[in-house]
Amino acid sequence: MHYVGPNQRYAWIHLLLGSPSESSTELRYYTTVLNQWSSRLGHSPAPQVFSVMSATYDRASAIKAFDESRTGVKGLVDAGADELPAFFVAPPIQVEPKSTSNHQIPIVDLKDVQADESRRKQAVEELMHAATTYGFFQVVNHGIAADVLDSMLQGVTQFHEGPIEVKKQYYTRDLRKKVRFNSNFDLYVSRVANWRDTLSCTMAPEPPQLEELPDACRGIIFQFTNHIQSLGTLLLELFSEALGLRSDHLIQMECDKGLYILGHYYPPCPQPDLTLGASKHSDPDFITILLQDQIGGLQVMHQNQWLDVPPSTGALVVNIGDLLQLITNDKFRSAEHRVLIKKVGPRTSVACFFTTQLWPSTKLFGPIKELSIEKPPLYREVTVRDYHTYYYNKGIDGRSALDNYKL
Ligand SMILES: O=C(O)CCC(=O)C(=O)O
Repeated sequence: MHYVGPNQRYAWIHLLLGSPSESSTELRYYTTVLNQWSSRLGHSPAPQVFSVMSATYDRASAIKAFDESRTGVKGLVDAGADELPAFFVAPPIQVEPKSTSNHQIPIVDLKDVQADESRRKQAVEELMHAATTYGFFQVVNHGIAADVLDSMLQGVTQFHEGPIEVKKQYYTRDLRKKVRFNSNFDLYVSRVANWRDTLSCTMAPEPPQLEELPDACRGIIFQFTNHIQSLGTLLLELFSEALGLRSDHLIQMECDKGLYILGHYYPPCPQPDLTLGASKHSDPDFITILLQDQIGGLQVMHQNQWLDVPPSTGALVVNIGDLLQLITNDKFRSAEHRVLIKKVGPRTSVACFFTTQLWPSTKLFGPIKELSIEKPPLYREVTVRDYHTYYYNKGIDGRSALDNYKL
C-alpha cells in the first residue's frame, strides 16, 4: 500500500460526494472514516482533511493548470513527480488474484480465410463465439507484417518522447482538428483522470494532409491505416456472415467508413495502485482493432471478473464497440475494459476505432431488421455523430452510453 497524502484523501471524498461543501455532514463522516483507515494502516494521523481541502486543494484549478501546461502525464513524470496529483486518484481498484479465472480471451486464426472455404467457415464460427461471449479476441495471421506494426508503435512512442515544443504545437481539445494531442479527452467531465497521453488522428472518411501529422509518425501512419482498413473490412464481412447476413451487409451499412486512430502513451507511474491507465469503459464505435506493446495491463470484464488481454507478438486485439452491439440488437457484446498501470513503462498502444465519430451525417443506425425478429428492437435509432457527442459529454464514468438509447 502506498502512502496516501492528504490531497489524495480529499480526492476520494470528492469521488464519493462530488464537490462537498466544507460544512457538509457527509464530508465530515467520510473524512473521519478515511482518517481512521489511514491511521490503521500506520500512516501519520491525518489532519482535518476538510480544512486541508479548502486551504490547499482546488481540484478545478489543479486540472486547469495541468491542461494549460500542455505537457500531459509525461510532463509530470519528467518533472519528477513521486506522488499523484489528487485528480488522478481512483476509488480502490479491484484487482483479481492471478488464478481466479479459467477463462481466456479467444485467439482467432485468419490464415487463408480469403481463399479457403473451410478455413473461412471455421473463422466465422470462432468470431461468432468470441463476439457473443467475450466481445474481445485476438487475431493472428491477419496479413499485417510485423515491421509495419513495430514501426507504428515506434512512431507513436517517438512522438510522445519527442521534443515538448513539438508536442505542444499539437496540444488541443478542439474536436474539429484531425490531429490532436492531449491527456484525457474527458479531463473536465470525468471524476478521475487517467494516467495516459494520447495522439489522436482522424484518418477516414477524410484523412489529414501529410504535413498535418507529426514528423515522428508521418511516414508510417498512412501505410498502417491502409492495412487496418483492409483488416477492418475483412472482419466486418466475417461478422456479417456470422450473423447470417450477406457478406457485405455491414459494409453496405458503412460500418467501415470512418477510422479514428489513437496513439496512447502510458508513462511509468510512481503510485500505480492509486490510478488507472484507462478507467472501465466500452468503445463508442463499431469495432476497435488494437495494437499493444509487450508491457501489458489491458483487461476485459467477463462474467464479473477482470481478465487479462495478454500481449502476444504479432497478434492484434479486436473488440466489439457499442454501435455494433446496438445494430446487432445485443447479439454481439461491447465489453467493458480498462488498463492497469505499472511502475515500469512506458506502455504504448494504438487503438483504431471504426467510426465516423463527429463527421456530419444524418444516417441513422438502429437494430438490423433481420436481427430484430426473434427479439424486438432494443434500441432507438441514432446517428454516429449524436452517439459520440453524448459519449464525449458524459465522459468515462462507469456507465454505458448505450443505456441512453435503450427502448
Ligand atoms: O491501450 C489499450 O490497451 C486500450 C485503449 C482503450 O481502451 C481505448 O482507446 O479505448
